[in-house]
Amino acid sequence: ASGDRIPVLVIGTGYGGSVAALRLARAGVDVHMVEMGMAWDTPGTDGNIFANTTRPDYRSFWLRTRTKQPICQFLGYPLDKDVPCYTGILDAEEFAGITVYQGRGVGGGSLVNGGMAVTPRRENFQAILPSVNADEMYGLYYPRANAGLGVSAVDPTWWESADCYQYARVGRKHAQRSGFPFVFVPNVYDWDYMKQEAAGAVPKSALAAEVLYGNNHGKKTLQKTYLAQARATGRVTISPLHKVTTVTPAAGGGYTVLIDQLDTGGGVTATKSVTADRVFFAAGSVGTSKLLTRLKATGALPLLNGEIGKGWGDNGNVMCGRANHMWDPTGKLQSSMPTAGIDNWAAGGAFAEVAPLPTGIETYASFYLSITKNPNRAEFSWNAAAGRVELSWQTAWKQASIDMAKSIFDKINAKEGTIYRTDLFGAYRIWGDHLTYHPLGGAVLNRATDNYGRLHGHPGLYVIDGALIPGNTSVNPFVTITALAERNIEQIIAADL
Ligand code: FAE
Repeated sequence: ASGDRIPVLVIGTGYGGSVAALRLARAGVDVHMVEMGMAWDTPGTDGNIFANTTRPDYRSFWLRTRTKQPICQFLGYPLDKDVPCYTGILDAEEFAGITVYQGRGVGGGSLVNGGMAVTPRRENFQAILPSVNADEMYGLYYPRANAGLGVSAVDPTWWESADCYQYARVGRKHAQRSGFPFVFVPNVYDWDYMKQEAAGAVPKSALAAEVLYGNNHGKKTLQKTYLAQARATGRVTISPLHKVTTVTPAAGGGYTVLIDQLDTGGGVTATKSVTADRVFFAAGSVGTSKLLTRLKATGALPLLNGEIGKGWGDNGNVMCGRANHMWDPTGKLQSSMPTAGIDNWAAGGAFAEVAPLPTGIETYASFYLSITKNPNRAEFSWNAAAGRVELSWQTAWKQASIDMAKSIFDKINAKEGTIYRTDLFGAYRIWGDHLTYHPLGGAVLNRATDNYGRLHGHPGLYVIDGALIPGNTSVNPFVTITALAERNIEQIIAADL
């Protein structure tokens, strides 16, 4: 309630926030979590909590009147359509040079993501975060994160014959014929549930193309893992549809936090004020960076250092499709949960997910989301005149990512005698270079914070999400975000509480 004094406030309920809440609660600390998105625990008008990827509706987008689907057209037909303005699950947040997709709701990105749970190669982790002890990460915190998230590998025997992974087997064949290492990647999806979906024994989710706007079954989101355990302690409360706007030092110590309560149209119905001894910024790379950049520039948190807002990258995300020959169908039925990647990181700077294109018809298309070693880093800054935070990313910076992805797909196309699809991202466009799913950085570890996420200048303020990671993880990021949060919170609980 407004006016309360609490020991810990966590801003955001994604990976970093969920780890912080569970570990603090288990250490005996009462935690209040504030989440701008909805709870996603109540069925909508069709009886399902979440909308299908192929049929976006009012639940699908965060406060937009028209959808902005990552694949915006197909075979020449535009796919976007008008929807009612609603506090939906996927935010397509537009900056000048890039659209950043993010999950909104209790569970953050875990609600909308592909569940790919990848631990990076150790040498890549060390190059990205050299101040972190890799022995501890690989001996303790990565295993802890994987266990907490419920990560497991697909049954390889089942995978070899499952109709829904035909597209992935075609991806393997093409990768291997061009000499690229093909790797299985673990996932948080419940594989037994998926087998039952394939057998027709349970309601379908991954096999009904659910992913971008939520999975009604089968995916172990944070709601089912870390947040369920956090709630079970009895020490964690969560306020959905509450958005933190200001954090500033309080007169008697601690921090005063101002919070807007939202209705499902995005209107502010109340503004609340609480005082917290400690505040954890876990609003995601963009959410945390936007808050800290504005609070520093406007004088609410004047002692933050000059690293705030810096070191932001897109994890080198770039998408493309390839048109296969008629003898290489990728399948009418495609599981929305990817299981495989092509690893050309060391030689070409690219790790490509073999991604589904679950349209329900045979497309003869192979689809890929590449994670590349894009060297460009952008900065957030406060535009006082416009009253908003801007990001200096430029679309042209994606050329480095395109070149790295081409190190894989030009070779495969040459070998197979195939071409790129040009109908997925607009008319005659090969590359999906306008977006990222993997925002990282903006309050980088050991720069904006100390080596455990304590913000410089204001004791009791912490960053514990993807903002800590300097723009790239070499693979999909959420396992690394979770493992780093596990490492940092253990130190913070031992030393600060
Ligand atoms: P995040 O999960 O974004 O949580 C931040 C939370 O804070 C959100 O719930 C926000 O609504 C909330 N918030 C923000 N601002 C405020 C505020 N002012 N007040 C209150 N609440 C606020 O952060 N990663 C993988 O590893 N594997 C995948 O397969 C994968 N697929 C993806 C697919 C899609 C479509 C997308 C969008 C992302 C995908 N990702 C994937 C990325 C992954 O979900 C992302 O890196 C993490 O969710 C980031 O975790 P954080 O804890 O940093």
